[in-house]
Amino acid sequence: MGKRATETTASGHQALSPEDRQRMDRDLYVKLLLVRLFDERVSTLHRQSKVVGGVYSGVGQEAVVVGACQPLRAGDLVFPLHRDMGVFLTRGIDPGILLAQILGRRDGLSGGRDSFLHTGDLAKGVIGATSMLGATLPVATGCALGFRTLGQDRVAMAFFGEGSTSRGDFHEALNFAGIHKLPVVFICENNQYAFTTPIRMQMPVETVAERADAYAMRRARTNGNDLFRVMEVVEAAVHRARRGEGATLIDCVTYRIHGHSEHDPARYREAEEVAEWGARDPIELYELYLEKRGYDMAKLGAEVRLEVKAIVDRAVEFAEASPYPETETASSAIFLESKGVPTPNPEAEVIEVTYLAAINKTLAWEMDHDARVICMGEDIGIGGGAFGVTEGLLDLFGSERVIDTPISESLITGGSVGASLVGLLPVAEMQFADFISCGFDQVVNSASTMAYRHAGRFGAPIVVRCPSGARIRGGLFHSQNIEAFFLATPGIKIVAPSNAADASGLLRSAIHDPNPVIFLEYKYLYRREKAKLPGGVAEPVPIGRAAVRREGRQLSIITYGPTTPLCLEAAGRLEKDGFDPEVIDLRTVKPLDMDAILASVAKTGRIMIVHEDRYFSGLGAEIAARIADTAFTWLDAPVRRVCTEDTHYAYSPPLEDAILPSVDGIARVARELIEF
Ligand SMILES: Cc1ncc(C[n+]2csc(CCOP(=O)(O)OP(=O)(O)O)c2C)c(N)n1
Repeated sequence: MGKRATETTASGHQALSPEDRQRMDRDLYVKLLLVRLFDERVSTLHRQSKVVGGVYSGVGQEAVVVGACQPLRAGDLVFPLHRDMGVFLTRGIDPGILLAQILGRRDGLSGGRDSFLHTGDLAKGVIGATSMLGATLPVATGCALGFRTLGQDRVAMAFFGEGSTSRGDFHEALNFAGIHKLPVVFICENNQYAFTTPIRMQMPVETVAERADAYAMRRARTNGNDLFRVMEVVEAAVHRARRGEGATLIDCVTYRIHGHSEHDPARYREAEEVAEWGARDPIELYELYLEKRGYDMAKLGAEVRLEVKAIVDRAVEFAEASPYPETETASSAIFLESKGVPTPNPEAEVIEVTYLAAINKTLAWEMDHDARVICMGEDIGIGGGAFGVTEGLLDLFGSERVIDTPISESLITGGSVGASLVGLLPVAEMQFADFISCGFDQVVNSASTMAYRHAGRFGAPIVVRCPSGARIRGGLFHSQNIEAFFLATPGIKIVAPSNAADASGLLRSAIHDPNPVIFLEYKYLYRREKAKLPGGVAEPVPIGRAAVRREGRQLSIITYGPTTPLCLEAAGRLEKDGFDPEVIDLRTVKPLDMDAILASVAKTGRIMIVHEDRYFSGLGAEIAARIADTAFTWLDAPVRRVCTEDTHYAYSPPLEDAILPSVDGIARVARELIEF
């Protein structure tokens, strides 16, 4: 590894007895070498084409990962970076299982479902990252929020590269952690390059540490190749976090010895620079320290290397003997199994509530009966929500459970994911459904994949409430129906209540579902729909089950959400004209109740699908395709759709009215189909 290391290290562990000190010296040496030799062996396996995907080596960064994990306790949670095999190993994950994961084998942590380090083990306190750089930071921050809410003195720790500090997620997470002084430690493995881009092209400030200043956060900058320096600063940060004194950003200055991935020869670096950093190799530095402490390094070095090599050899043997997974498992562990709604059913006086009040009362009911339920969002506490849906909750449950957030949708969604990982049941609010675009990644990547990439051991039970839809003259960015953005993503459920009772019942089921649920609630229905319910709260409505709102024999009108009342009105008109349509309210958009749809097709042979989302690639297209696949011969007419035109949600009343499904339009198409 280049020239001989010339620096020495400082140790803050003078207080230990000589035996303990000796034990610790050796233990740390074993850890460092295990990380190095394991990492190098993975590179060798990659050269032998035994690793199916990419390999991102952490060689040169061992002191950061080993040093940072050292002060952690068993219950703390860490979020490793893509090159942090060392975090997995230091946290005690079996090297054989880790290697089986890297080789895509059955015994890997994800059972071959995902590559490399996108997985983890909650029991060992390791949560896998997605590939989306920086995305674990809001999640780690959400864990820290959860620890605070639960009154636990646990700490979350997130690792990331200096390049990732340019992502919005980094800033949203640090901002929130700064406001609430959360127990989270942000560890930057500042290895000078983000793929090919040097740090000077990445940020206008000189050091990553300075980025903390904007968030009034404690910062530290340290030599990331010096194990004891890393341990010292991280230990101080972890203690501060545990004592409730807030988060710290630690800039660990180090170097990526290999290329970005094993495919990258890293020709964009000067040989001199590589040699210079090679001379500061963290393991050689540690060996120098051991030498200075009087160890016989020829003996100790050979002994420990042999010991570690044997561990790595056994890991390779285990991983290579592990079979590839059974092919059926590619479609398993997408969803965790629901266990129903454990809170009791209301036994209160029956009152009439609007759709909006039903959601409000249901949130209050669930929060009252289950201390794990929390709410997060913009203006939901002091303001009671932009529409008043969370009115009064702050007074009832306090600011630890009704959390007003900054304008940070990625933090709201990602933080909810994190809080869910520590056992809470977060209900996030998007102020308008449209703004979920700013929290999109956390929903479609972090939340939706959590169960799958952790082989179904745990998931992300969050609810994202989305005030949706048009007809309130909101224009392009306050009227959107968002379901089509999410329909193609596995691992997410989407519900769309069309009436006040379902708004309550589906919300109850969503809160207790072990999977992420997007809860579409409709501004147009907020005050129009009403129901009489005990205490304003309904019985749980099972997710994935449609309801027949009107029985009929001639035509099936399949709809959901805000077009349901329109379809029922159209059906009433048709009835007056002597027709007999059936109206099915899907209630859940995903997973689809195909049984209910097909039962209706079998009965009527005529199908129309109505929704307020647009035609192109809307849910109607999927339903029509599925009917064509399985029930073509039952049809007596073409499948027709009535949806919003394929344009933006126009603002001016005549423009908006012209593009949305209307009662007239629904009735006209229904009639055409019946008379086909
Ligand atoms: C959001 C996002 N954009 C781009 C990429 C592609 N990518 C993968 S690693 C990488 C460089 C990361 O640099 P840094 O955060 O400094 O970490 P390092 O790889 O240096 O450890 C890039 C651009 C990605 N994974 N995620």
